[in-house]
Amino acid sequence: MPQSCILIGAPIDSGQRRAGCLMGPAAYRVAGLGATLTALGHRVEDRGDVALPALRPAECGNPAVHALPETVGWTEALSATVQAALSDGGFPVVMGGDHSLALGSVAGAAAHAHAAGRPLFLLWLDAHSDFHTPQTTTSGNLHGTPVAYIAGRAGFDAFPPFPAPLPPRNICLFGIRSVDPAEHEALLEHEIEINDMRVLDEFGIVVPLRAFLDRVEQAGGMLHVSLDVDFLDPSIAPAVGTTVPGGATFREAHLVMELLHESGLVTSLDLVELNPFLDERGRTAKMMVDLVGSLMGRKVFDRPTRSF
Ligand code: HAR
Ligand code: MN
Ligand code: MN
Ligand code: MN
Repeated sequence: MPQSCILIGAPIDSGQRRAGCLMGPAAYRVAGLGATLTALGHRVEDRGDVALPALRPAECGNPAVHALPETVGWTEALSATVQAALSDGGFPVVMGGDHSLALGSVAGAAAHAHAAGRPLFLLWLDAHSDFHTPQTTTSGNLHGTPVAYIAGRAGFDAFPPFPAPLPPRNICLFGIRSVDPAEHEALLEHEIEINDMRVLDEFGIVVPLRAFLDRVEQAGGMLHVSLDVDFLDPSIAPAVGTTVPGGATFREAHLVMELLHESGLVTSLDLVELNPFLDERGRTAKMMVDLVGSLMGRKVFDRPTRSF
């Protein structure tokens, strides 16, 4: 079904300390994200880059935390932008920017879902669990915190209250292979569905993903997908500051996208952590655009072609 895709640039790199992610939106445009979606029959509207509002002082009690006022500002701005795009009947595609943008994008999706009387689900495609609070992070990099905010964990007083926090059962981490001790401890206390690489190595991606998608469907849920570049193996996606070996292969990642498309359940999308300064002739940006193509309906044959 053709969608009204709304591209939202989120030139954010304050969620971590390596410069470059703010070039992400430009790289996605150069790599042809809009044209790829148009060619698949979708309407595309590029709403440009979100601007950082005037900053207010913010405190969280942890001196290690980097750029808290900026991150709060981006959260407010992106939440409003994503909520508006959904209210306009669009399919928001947030072009990051580091993963701290998901503090805002998922808040916007949650506000919309709440107003629409539908549960929101979250598929977190990432090497990392991003389950720190501003108090538990030792790096101080707030891109490691969005899942905790979304799940309603305490410690985010500097931020707008998360609208309708997601029940942990509505959150599925997928591809995880780097978890800090404090995150590990907290995750064990929550009923978040964790498909780490150990699980995906044994069962492949199909069984765990279908199980989650079945739950979304049965609940009549909306589904936000947050795709971190480091979900992918660094050999196919080098342009990220936090590479972790042993990530999803080209075919695994495409199959995830194809299954998501076939489910018809996805209602909003983040593309995060692309650092074009670390890329090799644009290959990671192109890889991400290619994956969005599969998520949005590109397939080899559009009809049954097999007899088994
Ligand atoms: N857990 C580590 C930290 O908090 C690394 C977080 C890295 N996060 C991302 N996004 N790159 O997934 O610093
Ligand atoms: Mn910085
Ligand atoms: Mn992440
Ligand atoms: Mn990551």
